[in-house]
Amino acid sequence: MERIRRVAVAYYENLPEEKKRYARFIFDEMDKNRDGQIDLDEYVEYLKKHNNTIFTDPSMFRALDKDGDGSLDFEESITLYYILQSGRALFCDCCHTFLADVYFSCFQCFCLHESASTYDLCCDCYGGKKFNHHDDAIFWDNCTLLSKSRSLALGAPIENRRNVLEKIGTIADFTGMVVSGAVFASSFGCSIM
Ligand SMILES: [Ca+2]
Ligand SMILES: [Ca+2]
Ligand SMILES: [Zn+2]
Ligand SMILES: [Zn+2]
Repeated sequence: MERIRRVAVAYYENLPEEKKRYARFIFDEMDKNRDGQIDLDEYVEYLKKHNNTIFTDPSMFRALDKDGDGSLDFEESITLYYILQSGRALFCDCCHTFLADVYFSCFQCFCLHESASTYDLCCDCYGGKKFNHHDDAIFWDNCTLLSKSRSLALGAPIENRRNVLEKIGTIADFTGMVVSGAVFASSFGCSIM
């Protein structure tokens, strides 16, 4: 989680004032009893209300609660804000743990099958071979996947490139390899946003 936390703080620091106020607004909305802290009940209630039930697992709350005091202060809530805003929440397709740091993705599902969703695994499930996936699957960790994908995108026909780039942008943003798609947009000479 530490990496996402750092990305979230950097992301937040670069937000325009209006968006920072919005982050504060969300925090206040979650903090029902106005004690300046979000406890597990407030957290679950807010997410259910906004149909984000994939996050309501207490393990996610514990991961966000950096100092482990059982509630989220504003700073800790920024990570959640970032994950919600970026829509980059990934969960292990085998054990459903939140993929906070390094994880493995099926290269074929990620890059080659246009419509299929990605297939991602936590290190435990991948290392312990606990998963069932198509036999010819090639797995890369998310950092390696990024550089492999770049070569693939550059080799792809122009009309497919945008699609590949969007997927790379998603994984890159999520893993904190870049904070905004602009880095990719400029290195590929086109806009992906
Ligand atoms: Ca509260
Ligand atoms: Ca805390
Ligand atoms: Zn897993
Ligand atoms: Zn696959």
